Order: sequence, then structure tokens, then C-alpha cells
Amino acid sequence: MKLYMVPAAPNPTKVMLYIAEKTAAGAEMDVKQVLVNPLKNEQKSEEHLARNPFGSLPVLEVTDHDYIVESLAIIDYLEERFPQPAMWGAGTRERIRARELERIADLRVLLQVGRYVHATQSPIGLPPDPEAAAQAKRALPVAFQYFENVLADGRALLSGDRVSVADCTLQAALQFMRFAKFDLIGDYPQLICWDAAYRQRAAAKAVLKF
Ligand SMILES: N[C@@H](CCC(=O)N[C@@H](CS)C(=O)NCC(=O)O)C(=O)O
Repeated sequence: MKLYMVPAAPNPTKVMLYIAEKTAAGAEMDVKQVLVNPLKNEQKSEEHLARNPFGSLPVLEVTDHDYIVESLAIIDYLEERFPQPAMWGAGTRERIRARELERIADLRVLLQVGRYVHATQSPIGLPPDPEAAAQAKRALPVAFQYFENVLADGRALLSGDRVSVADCTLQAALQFMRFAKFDLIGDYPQLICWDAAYRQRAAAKAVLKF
């Protein structure tokens, strides 16, 4: 299998962290990572559009001409093929809780961070959009406070003591914040602690660039 990706971009990073976590825990996934460089607009090249008509990253090539073009669907596919260790947790309630946390991290943090960065200093040259930036920035505190509350019992990771996809998604978002050199988590001590601890993990060290 091949993962078309670019380091530091949040959606590819979420999948790369997921793969690195699984691999560090012993899963043998054999996913080759292939760079598609948005700084050269390669994600909109004919070659990449043939893989993914939306021209976005990541894309998983399962076999020749069989592509998955949504990050969470890629993770779900890999998780079904490589169920151990379970990255959504064990019982029904734990799995659904991890999924809920991942959706909140994705839709209320990663998406907003992405909007904010692209509206203020887009690495792929999108025009500045002060209104979109202000909207995205306004949406973040309630999500950060939510995670602050989740972490308030001193847990090491979002789901407790086991890493889950939610950790990968939240970290992918925070890395994009660091990449853009802005800090919006300064007022959230538990989140700062989680961030520092997560970045010490082998998977994080292998994947994160910022
Ligand atoms: N919903 C998609 C979003 C993918 C996405 O927006 N990827 C960004 C990188 S984080 C991208 O490729 N942006 C460049 C573009 O759309 O031209 C997913 O979860 O995979």
C-alpha cells in the first residue's frame, strides 16, 4: 500500500501518527509513504487528481487504482485490516467515546486551525481572509476548554492510559499551529501538559516536524 502525503499538513499527519502508533506497538502494515508536494501544487496535478478528484491529501492506494481519499476512512480501513492494538479502544462505550473525541478534535480543532492558518498565512498561497480567520479563532476556545476538562483528571492520553486516534488528530492540529508559529493553547495547562507528553512518544518523534 502507498500513502500519498505531505509532512506537517494536518490531515496527512493524523494518518501518519496513527500508522506510527500502530507500528510502534507491533503492527506490520507495510505502507510506503509517497510525498505529494503542495508547495509545488502537486496535489492538483493530473497524476494526483486521477487518484483523488478533490486534489487533497492524504490518499491511501490500497491496490492499483483503488484509492481511499478521506483520512478517517483510511484509518478505519487500516484498523479493520490490522486490528491489533485496537486504536479505538475495547468495549462499545470506550470505542464510541474515542470516536466522539476524535470527531471533536477533527471538526472543532483541526478544521478550525486549518482555516485560521490558511486565512492568515496560507502555505499554499490562498488569499488572506480576515473574516474566516476571526470566525475560526472564535470557535477554538470552547473546544480547547472541552479537552482541558477531559484531561482534568490527570489522564495521560485523551482516552485514559491507551493511545487512540483522537490523540493523533489533536496532535496533528497542534503541530499545524506550531508550524504557523501561533499559540492558542497558552491558557490551557492540561492541554499544554498533554501536548508536551504526547510529543515524547516514539510515534510523535518519528512523524512530527514542528
Ligand atoms: N476531509 C479530508 C480533508 C483533506 C484536506 O483538506 N487535506 C489538505 C491537507 S491537510 C489538502 O490536501 N489541502 C490542499 C488542497 O486541498 O489543495 C480528509 O480528512 O482527508
